[in-house]
Amino acid sequence: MDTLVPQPTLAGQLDALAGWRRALERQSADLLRFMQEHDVADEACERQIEALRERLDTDRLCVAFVAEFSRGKSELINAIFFADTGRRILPATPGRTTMCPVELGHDPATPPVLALLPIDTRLEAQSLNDLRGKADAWTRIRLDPSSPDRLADALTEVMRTKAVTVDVARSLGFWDDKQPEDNPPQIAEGLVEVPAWRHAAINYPHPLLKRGLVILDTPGLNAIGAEPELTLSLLPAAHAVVFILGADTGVTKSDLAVWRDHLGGQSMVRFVVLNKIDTLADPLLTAETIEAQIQQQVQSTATTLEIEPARVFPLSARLGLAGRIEGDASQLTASRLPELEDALATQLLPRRREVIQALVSDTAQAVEQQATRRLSDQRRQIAEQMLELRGLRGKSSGKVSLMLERVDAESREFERCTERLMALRAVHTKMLRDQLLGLASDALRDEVAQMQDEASATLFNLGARKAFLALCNRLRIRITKARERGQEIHDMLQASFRQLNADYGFALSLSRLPSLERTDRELDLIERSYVQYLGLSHALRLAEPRFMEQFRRMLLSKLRMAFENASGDIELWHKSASNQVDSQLRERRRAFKRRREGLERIQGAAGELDSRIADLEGQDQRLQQLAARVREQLAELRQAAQGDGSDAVDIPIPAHLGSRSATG
Ligand SMILES: Nc1nc2c(ncn2[C@@H]2O[C@H](COP(=O)(O)OP(=O)(O)OP(=O)(O)O)[C@@H](O)[C@H]2O)c(=O)[nH]1
Ligand SMILES: [Mg+2]
Repeated sequence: MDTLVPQPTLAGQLDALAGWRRALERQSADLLRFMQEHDVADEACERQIEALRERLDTDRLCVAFVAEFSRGKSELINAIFFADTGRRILPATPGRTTMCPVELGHDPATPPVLALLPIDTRLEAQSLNDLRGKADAWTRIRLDPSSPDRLADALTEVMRTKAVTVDVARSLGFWDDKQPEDNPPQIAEGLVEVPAWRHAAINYPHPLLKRGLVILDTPGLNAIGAEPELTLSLLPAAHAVVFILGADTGVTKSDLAVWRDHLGGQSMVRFVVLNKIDTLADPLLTAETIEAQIQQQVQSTATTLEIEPARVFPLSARLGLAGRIEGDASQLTASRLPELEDALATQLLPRRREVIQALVSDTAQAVEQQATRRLSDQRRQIAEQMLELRGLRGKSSGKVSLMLERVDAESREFERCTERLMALRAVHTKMLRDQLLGLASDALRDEVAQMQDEASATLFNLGARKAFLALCNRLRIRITKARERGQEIHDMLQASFRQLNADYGFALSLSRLPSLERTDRELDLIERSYVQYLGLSHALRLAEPRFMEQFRRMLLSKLRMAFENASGDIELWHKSASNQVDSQLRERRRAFKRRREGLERIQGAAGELDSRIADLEGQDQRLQQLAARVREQLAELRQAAQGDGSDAVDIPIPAHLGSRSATG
């Protein structure tokens, strides 16, 4: 590695990314305002820019920490993200500590709070996503950002357990007579300890969280297995996963099970941490021997997990945390934590950037197309008027009267198009309705119900997978059908537009049909994570009606989201097509009116003709300038999307997060 080139830090990179996104968001807002002020944007165009702004504003980067219990997930999160508070924030103790998934993020719209979802909500068969919007389902603890001690105190809640009978534990999904080795330990009088909370969400104004980072801390294996939500919903949504092993234990059987069951075959970026290298220290061995041991462990871990050795990071979260809290740079270096942080920064963020770049460039292209079409249509009409008026130079007022009659006749002739447009609209609306019906939420519900019937007709764990795969195939057919229908509508509209353009002088043209690729991808992702989940032994728990219902709801809500996006894209395309018709109709009527008024004025006063022509020339110039300005703004937006936003930093970074030194 070239030591002269400063390596970007995670905080610095995230900062640049957030600043860049904010700058893009501001630029798109300016663009929208400009287009609205000058009447360049039609409704579909406005919606597209709004959608881009929304995405830029809410884009999050989610990193999940996953491992068997006690490997040091929480300690690592403390070392990377919370050392600036001067203490351990997330509880990290020997034995099982974190009892429920803990999501850390920041939403400026709500005050700092720890929201806890009681474990009993599992019995209600509602998915986590259903419950997110229901404020009264959660217990809230206000957080005080100025006091790290009180924050750490509040967070001990994630360790809370409660004693329940074996029956209750079974109904909550924590007890399985067939797999006793995974059951929680019995405490007094037939009681067992289960987590008190199902999910914890922390809203906290930490500098990195403010920049759009979301961290997911997870409980150890047992609880991962018990909570289908983690495997099916939370982990697939993460952009990267840090999988943690202990250098003291190596890759154990249960580590391997977590890796294979929950992380294998997923599409997110994976980092493997070999934690606790400090435990390898031995006064009887030389530093070289210990280093050789570490390298040997890295190699064998990479081989076992079937990943490149470069993706395995030997480190000590404990030394990293202590080094930072104590301001001891040599301890921090010895912890090797900065190597992981650099890898997170350099490998993760560029991917996020690419996604946003593609989004900006797609939107810019669509906006440019629409704006250009609208403006050139207006220019064409002005050119026609000018031609007409120039022809009047030196002509008598009788000639002007004749022209007025001609305008009226043309206008009457033109109005005949409205009937055809109405008929076209009726056909279009009906075809669109048909197209969307196949993607509607009722259709999805029926499909999922069919899957359930098929699954329950056989032994659950054998039938479920097959029935689920069949469901995915049927859904893919629905998407294909929607695409085919879309093409039919496109062809129908194109033929009608061509005819209307020829008969009435419109300039109607169609944009590219939405590809629905995003829906394909989302469906693939849902399929992958569910198939993986159904392959697990504890998926048997789903045979319980309550879990089946939870599973069904979760699946349905995921599918709905994917299909709603598809319907949204399709509707936007249609809207843009019919808006075009409306706006060109309006424009043409306005043009007839203007022509008429112009001629009337010329008839009244001799000098009017020249000033009218000058007026039109002025209008044309203005339109040309507008078109140039829109192109310029779009070019600026595209260029900004290619840049790195390094000049747009405005949130202060705590010293240690901004540089590699322990003391900052
Ligand atoms: N020696 C040493 N101990 C560590 C290191 N990292 C974590 N530990 C200790 O290992 C124990 C478990 O750490 P946690 O962070 O609670 O582990 P976890 O993976 O979050 O465990 P659960 O929350 O139970 O799933 C704690 O006592 C930590 O102090 C390390 O780098 N070196
Ligand atoms: Mg933990």
